[in-house]
Amino acid sequence: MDNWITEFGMEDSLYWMDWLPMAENVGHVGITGKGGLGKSTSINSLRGLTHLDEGAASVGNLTETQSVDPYPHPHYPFVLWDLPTVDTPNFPRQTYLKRIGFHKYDYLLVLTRTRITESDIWLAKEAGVHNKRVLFVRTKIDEDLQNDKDGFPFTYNEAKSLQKIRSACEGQVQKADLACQVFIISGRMKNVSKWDFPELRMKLEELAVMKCQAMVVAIPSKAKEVIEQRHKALRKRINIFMCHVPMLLGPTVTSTTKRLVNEVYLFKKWMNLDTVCLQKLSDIHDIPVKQLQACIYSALPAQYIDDPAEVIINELLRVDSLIRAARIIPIFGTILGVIILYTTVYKMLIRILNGMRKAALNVLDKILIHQSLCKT
Ligand SMILES: Nc1nc2c(ncn2[C@@H]2O[C@H](COP(=O)(O)OP(=O)(O)O)[C@@H](O)[C@H]2O)c(=O)[nH]1
Ligand SMILES: [Mg+2]
Repeated sequence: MDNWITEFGMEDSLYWMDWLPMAENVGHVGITGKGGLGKSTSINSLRGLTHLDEGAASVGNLTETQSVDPYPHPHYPFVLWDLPTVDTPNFPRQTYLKRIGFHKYDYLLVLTRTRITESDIWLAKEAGVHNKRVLFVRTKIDEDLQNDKDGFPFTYNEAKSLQKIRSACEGQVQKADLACQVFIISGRMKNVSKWDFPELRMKLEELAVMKCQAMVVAIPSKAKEVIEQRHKALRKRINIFMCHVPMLLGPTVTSTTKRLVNEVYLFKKWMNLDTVCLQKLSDIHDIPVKQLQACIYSALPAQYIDDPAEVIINELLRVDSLIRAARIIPIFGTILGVIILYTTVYKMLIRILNGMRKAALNVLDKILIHQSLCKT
């Protein structure tokens, strides 16, 4: 969502979430762990910033974080909180939860390196007791892999080293009797498409989607604006996606399809067209789900919503033979193939997104008309 901070007047106070009525529709993610593990670096990368960008968290401070600092995501309605380390002189565990405002977090990311500390385990257990989701994030994996490579240049194998580190980390989590997911990342901007960083980012975006859905369901009069803003944000996302086309799209139709289907599912969720959201809208406004679905299908053929994989495969297969034929011509043919694929994917994503925008607006119109009929 673009400019959601300005839209809701959130820039006026760092503590807006204490009083703002919309606050419950914003996701809160606390990031903790020992100093120097890369909290600030990861926060910046999750926000798409480097430490040199305006508004970025400062990186490489030698002292432990002493304050609880919010960093709103520029495009999604969630805030990343840079938290002090528990069990440090100024933040003993007795007062830690109160001082960080524990109640507001949806997710807690606990950054770790080689060993999960007793303090981390205590915090994760407290979070569990209070129904908060905890994710363990093993950072600086780039450094560890490089060390392995330097130490064992002849036998080094990235997949094996990675697996060893993953198993060790997951083993420690299990031993502590915690059921938390583990993400292995490097928080540096240049590594955001590697290891588990994309999954971690996706997890946080999903949180934002859930929060946003709650808002649209609760406040229909606000929903049109929200739909338009999300449409704008997703258009931007398509542009970013297209910048990575050679990297993101796989060598086969199947791997390419998987990537695209994930994107389309994300559009669907963001546009509130998924089954869960439709059901909620149906329950709240007392309109049969089938009628809401009819509004969607009048804007976009049913298979785009119900089975996007098939539509995408068909579209890709249509140009696949053309791309194969082009590849016969050396160099120029490969470039031509990429251009054909690029144009096809871009046009398809834009078409689907525009269709979903129209579908979401149709659903909204239906609800608003229904509400006005009920009033008269
Ligand atoms: N190699 C590598 N260095 C990192 C990574 N994350 C952070 N750093 C470096 O580690 C130092 C401390 O990072 P910072 O984000 O300030 O840690 P914080 O104290 O937990 O906020 C800085 O020099 C960062 O550049 C990473 O994933 N890989
Ligand atoms: Mg820091």
